[in-house]
Amino acid sequence: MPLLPRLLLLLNMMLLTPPLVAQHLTDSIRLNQVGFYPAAPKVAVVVGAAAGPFYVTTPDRATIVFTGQLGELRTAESAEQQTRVADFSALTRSGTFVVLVPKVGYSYSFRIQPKVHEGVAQAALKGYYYQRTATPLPTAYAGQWNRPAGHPDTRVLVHTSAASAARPAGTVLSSPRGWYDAGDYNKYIVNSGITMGTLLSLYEEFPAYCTQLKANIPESRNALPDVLDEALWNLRWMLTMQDPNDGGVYHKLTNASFDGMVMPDQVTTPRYVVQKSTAATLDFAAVLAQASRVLRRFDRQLPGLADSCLRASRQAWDWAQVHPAVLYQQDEMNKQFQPPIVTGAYGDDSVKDEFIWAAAELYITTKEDRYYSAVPLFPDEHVLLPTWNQVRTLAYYSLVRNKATLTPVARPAMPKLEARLRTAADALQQNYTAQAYQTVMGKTATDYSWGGSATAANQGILLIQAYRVTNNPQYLQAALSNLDYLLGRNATGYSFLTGSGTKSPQHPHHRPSEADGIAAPVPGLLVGGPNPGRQDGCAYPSALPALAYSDTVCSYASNEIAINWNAPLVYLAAALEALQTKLKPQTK
Ligand code: 9MR
Ligand code: 9MR
Repeated sequence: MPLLPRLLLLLNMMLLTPPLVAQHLTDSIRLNQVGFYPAAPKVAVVVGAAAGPFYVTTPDRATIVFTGQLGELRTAESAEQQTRVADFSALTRSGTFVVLVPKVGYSYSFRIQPKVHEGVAQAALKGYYYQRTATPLPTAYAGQWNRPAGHPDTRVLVHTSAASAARPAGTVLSSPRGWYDAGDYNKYIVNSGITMGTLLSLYEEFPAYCTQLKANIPESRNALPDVLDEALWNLRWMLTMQDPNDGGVYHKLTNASFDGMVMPDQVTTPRYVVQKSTAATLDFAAVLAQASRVLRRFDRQLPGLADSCLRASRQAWDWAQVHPAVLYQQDEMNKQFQPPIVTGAYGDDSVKDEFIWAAAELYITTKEDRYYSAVPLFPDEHVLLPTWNQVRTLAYYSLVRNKATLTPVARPAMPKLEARLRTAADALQQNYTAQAYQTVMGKTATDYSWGGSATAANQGILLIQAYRVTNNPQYLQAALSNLDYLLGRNATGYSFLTGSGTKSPQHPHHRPSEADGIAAPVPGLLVGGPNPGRQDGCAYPSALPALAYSDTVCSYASNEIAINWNAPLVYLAAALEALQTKLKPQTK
């Protein structure tokens, strides 16, 4: 180094180092608390800072590894905050660092390294293991969160709403396994639908990555990838929810009302299967059709299972042809049947999208054109973000993913479909880098709602679909911005994944976490996040859309966890891990 710059550097260190070391930890510097890929964009967001320099330093603040200038003042309207971005994308060195802003403080520490989100993908997948019903969780897999088996569900009653000639009310059925839906202990077919579709799609899209993704579950040493072993735990339960007499599927397996905040093995209240519904039956048909083609690759390990899945799927589809509009309307049901059922309804007043999803999955698996033409698959040009009650786009993802195997009837529609996915991703991506938190999530205040964390993760999935169609890394970078959101770069400063990051939820609305006497919540569970609806009536620090988050057990509207929220996070983290070398800024 020439003399003058070297002297200046020395002077710089002499002048700055002591004040830097003296700074305090602050949570006004918001960033992905887990970390960054060496070649990918790296951004921290500073709340309420004046313009000036920022530094990336070692955690002891003794060594500066990067110096930058804070960006222009920005306003986060949904949080009424003013922010400046600290962009240190140019820092590619691996290590553990903090971001430091003079007079503001220094951030939680984070890593820059390859595979930096592998632990997040593993933890979020492992979250499902902790949700398993009907099996003990021994220390070898569950660590300090070990617990006895809960809810064997080997003696479940047919509710009066579900009575049929072959199965009158009170008939005892066995319907074990599956995952607890959320912070409650019930099992809902509709919500299993999108959850299973998302996990199976992850495997279908990234089989090689999934094969090496290990979550330390009892099946980790068998020939199946852990993500499929975990999905099988729920799939086997789903199969029991179909009435073999007619192919219809019960809407849910549930208590009459929510259990108290106790461990799962402490509950003995009766469990019921309630009425069959068209939505549940079609979601079941879609999942089982997809499972059939995915598990076909493991025919040797699981003899006959792929065939059973397809048979069950076809029967469910056939039931729905005869019963195209049996909606689940819990309040109406309770006027007629006893006992009243007041757990999660997952009621949906339109099943058009469920028909599309089931038809598409059955078509892709069987290659029978009659499924492709059974319902209009493209009623309009919209690509709606998937939710438990809007599953149309899951059909589109599967069609595009499997386009090379489709019959001539479907092929002409595929370029148009890909273009629509791209258009939808463009709308998400547009202008996000100018946002106060520089994330896709939160561009519109309506992104914040019950389960908004899943909105962020599902936006990420849509962006990854656009990447797969175009190979344009900007879509991946946009998807990464939402993973950054979930892991801490947001107006609350929380990483919304239990056990990941420095400041993460401590009091999720999750019965085992509350009742187990262990201080730390069960890890790997994604909380719903800010929700200005605040339907639980609990105390919130703010009513603003991006800040209406309450880390209290009371708050089921912002701090519950749910299987349909974890799945897109597993997908997002795993997909970005699989594609991490593609995250580089595009070279012109
Ligand atoms: O614990 C329940 C949670 O899983 C649901 O998402 C939520 C909304 O349906 O309801 C929770 O149960 C609450 C019930 O609705 C009202 N009484 C208090 C219950 C929470 O302890
Ligand atoms: O995720 C569901 C959300 O979209 C609904 O607005 C809310 C109220 O109906 O219910 C949520 O689902 C809950 C389910 O009803 C019961 N188990 C917990 C789920 C997550 O809060």
